[in-house]
Amino acid sequence: MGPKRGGMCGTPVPLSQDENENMKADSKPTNTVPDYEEISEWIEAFDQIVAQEGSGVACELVEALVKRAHEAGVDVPVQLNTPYQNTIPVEEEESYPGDRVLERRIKSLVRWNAMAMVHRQNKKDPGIGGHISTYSSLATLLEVGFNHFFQAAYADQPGDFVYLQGHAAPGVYARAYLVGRLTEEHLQNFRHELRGKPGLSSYPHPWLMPDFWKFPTVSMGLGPLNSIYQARFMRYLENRGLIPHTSRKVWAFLGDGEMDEPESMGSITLASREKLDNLIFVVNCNLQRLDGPVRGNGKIVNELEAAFRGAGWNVIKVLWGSDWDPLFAKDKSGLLLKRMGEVVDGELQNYKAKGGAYVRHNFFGKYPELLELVKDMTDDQLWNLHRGGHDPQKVYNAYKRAVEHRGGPTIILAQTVKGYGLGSAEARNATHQEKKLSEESILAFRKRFEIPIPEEAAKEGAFYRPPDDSPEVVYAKYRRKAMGGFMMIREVPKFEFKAPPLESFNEFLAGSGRRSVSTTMGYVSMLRQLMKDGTIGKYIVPIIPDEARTFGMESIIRQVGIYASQGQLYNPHDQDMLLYYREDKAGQILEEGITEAGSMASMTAAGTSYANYGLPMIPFFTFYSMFGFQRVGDLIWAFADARGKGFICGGTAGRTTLMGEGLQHQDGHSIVLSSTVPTCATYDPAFVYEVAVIIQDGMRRMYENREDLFYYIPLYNQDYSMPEMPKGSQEGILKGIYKFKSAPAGKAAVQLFGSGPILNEALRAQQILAEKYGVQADVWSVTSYNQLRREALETERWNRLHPGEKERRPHIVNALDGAEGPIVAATDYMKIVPDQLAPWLQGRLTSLGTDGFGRSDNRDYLRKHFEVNAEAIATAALSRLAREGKFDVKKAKKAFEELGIDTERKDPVKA
Ligand SMILES: Cc1ncc(C[n+]2csc(CCOP(=O)(O)OP(=O)(O)O)c2C)c(N)n1
Ligand SMILES: [Mg+2]
Repeated sequence: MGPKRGGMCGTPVPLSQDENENMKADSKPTNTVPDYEEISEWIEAFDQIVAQEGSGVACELVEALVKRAHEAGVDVPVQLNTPYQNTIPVEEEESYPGDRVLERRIKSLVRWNAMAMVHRQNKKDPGIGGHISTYSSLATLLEVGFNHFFQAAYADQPGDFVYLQGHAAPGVYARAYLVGRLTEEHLQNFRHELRGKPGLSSYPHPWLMPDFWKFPTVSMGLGPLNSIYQARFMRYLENRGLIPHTSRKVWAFLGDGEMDEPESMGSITLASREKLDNLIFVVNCNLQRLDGPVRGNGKIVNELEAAFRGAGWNVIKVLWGSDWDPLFAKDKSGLLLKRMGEVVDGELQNYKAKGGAYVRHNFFGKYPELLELVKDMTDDQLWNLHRGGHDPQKVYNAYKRAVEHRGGPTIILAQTVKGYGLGSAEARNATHQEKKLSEESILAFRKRFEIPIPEEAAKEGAFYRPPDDSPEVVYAKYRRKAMGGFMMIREVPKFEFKAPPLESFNEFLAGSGRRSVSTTMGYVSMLRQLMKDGTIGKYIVPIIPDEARTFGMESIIRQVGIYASQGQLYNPHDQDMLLYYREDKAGQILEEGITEAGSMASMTAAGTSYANYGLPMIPFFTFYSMFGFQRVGDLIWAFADARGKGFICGGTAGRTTLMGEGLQHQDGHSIVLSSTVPTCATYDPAFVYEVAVIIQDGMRRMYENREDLFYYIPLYNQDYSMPEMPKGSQEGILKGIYKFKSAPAGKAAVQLFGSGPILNEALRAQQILAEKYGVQADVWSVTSYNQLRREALETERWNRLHPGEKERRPHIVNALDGAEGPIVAATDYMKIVPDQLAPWLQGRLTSLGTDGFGRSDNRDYLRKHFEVNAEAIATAALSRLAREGKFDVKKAKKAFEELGIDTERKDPVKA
């Protein structure tokens, strides 16, 4: 035994004077030489315990030792990585339940058709794109799933959900072709969707293939995030008693490069915290992304393993195929494993790109003992040693463990080869972009996977499907039958839904009398009322990223509780208060904490629940409007693709209505962004009754009429007296415009448009104009420029396509029939919002809006600054009238002075 200092963790022993000085110099602990003999003795003793008493006892022993080390002040290094080997030892593996030979045949055919689909199309239509190498690395991981794990919908259960690496779609199409769900014509029209024949979309898009894809995933990072919240939403529905508890799973197949997206890993602790054992991530660790290696200088598997273990996930590594097992068994020194731990991913890539001789020299050649280990193997054999993700036996065992795991989510890190089987494209940096194979590669592919088609046909990328009664087709179908049916089907179940009639909102249509309220307050009361509805109340899902108090939603927390899978394990400090913080296992609110992205993922799970669970859940996702569309716009785009329904509400809306918060908070553009989403209906209501009409009609359209759309509604926090709904205004509210208040005396010479709280400014301007300048103006509430524009564009298009027919008039033109004079439109959003209607307003429009960065101040100052207050509206009207010769120019100039407007000040857009 050596001197009693050091060892692996450095047992503290008093230091000599010199040593003490050294320590100070670089302030790092000095490492003394480890005593290998002593370490070996400890290891030997430990091995004995494992052998005699089993891994349970051994584990307890290590835990006790670590605990003791901490007590003794030893700084034990945190070790989250396990050795670079398969998590499941060979001796614990179960044998494969399927017919390996037939399954390999099926996989080969799917591989071929997936490759041929892309190759052929790019030959015919250069540049049309597609991916070959991703599916080639994923094939085994998917095939084992299709044959043995992915449970299809059965009885009234929706079965497993599978999120796919989007650019691996050709493989899924090829499989659907093999089992007869898609025809050759479909495959021929991959990425040719617009030719009047059934085509296949590039990636999973429910919007484009509504009978096939459920989950849009190709925007990297959205799949992982959405799948976590999907699994969580499944539990939410179960815990609320809306669906039965089942053992079905959410599978998410993800790229290792994709894991770099912040969305991919940003919510992984939610999955462990919520104990989501219905969630399985499978990361296709082909070690490459688009440009090159994911971690050329490191090991992506280790990085992910540490992060996910640290986050409390069950991590299963599937790194090496069965053909490595005998080598591991022969290597008593542990050098093989050591070598695997040493080599970086860039080098692992080389081994597949550069062939067997390179592997022998560079991998095994590092240690003479390793060279010896493989001396009887040829170079080809070395090169062919499989990665775990290409070995059905290893993959099957990993999936089985994952499915059986209880108490938390599982991640499978499967090591694969990008471009597997693609000859010269295999494991090359450029493989991701490979759209066509060389003739040599395609013939090699045909040979390797034994595709029975002639050479010439192969070069063209001809498809091959054996007859219906062939063993391959029969087996593939039989396996799916055993698993409940075909996968990758989107079938919207029948559900009953009747929207509550508008009369049930009477309280909100009646106005607030002298009470000042905001549209946000009205909305919250509406939500409370809706949740009390005996029929549809249970379907309402309020979602909120830590802003409930900002929007005055405390009463809802008390009423229906916050969903908490564990219930409430503490007595909230405010328990004695009426509106205490109530968490409940059957709680209805999804209080997500500060994650707009996570909340949007919940919105997506809830808003597609009608299709995925047959339950018409109605999400009301209320966010801080500035942190909505511009923060999580891509998730919202994917939500639209998924045919999501529900209401997205932007609280604290309006660049001048939200006071004091300044540049990063004041939103003057979310409705510009929302207008870019084709299925989003954007409204900008001024009054509570308008909100009520929009929500009532929204429920009717989305859930009763089953239209694929959703709503975006900014909600403001300015309090004012809410008027009673004017008779006959319902249609105008929904179409986007109605006259709210006619000119006080006689025919109007000017039309004033207002939206949101700025409508009040328009009303004040109407008064100023009449009282001070004798100008009469009508005031219109424009609830949706977006809807008006869409309708006008549709009408215009019809006119364009039918030049010989009687011209149709857009609604905006009809609505303004007889309304004369210039139009001044004022909004708390950017000028481009009203400008949307300019083509139909004959040059009469002057838009006032809040372009530019916000400021910290109160509403009066903000509206003055942005030139959207009553004074700005009135002067804009006078200025316009003066230019048209309908008002005295001098008086107009004076009006600016009288109304306190500095005409030479800097444009707020640039301020
Ligand atoms: C948000 C986003 N950024 C970029 C892309 C373009 N893109 C498509 S695939 C890909 C590389 C994916 O690499 P990885 O996740 O490792 O998947 P692999 O193909 O290697 O399996 C990229 C950058 C995208 N689809 N989404
Ligand atoms: Mg990759």
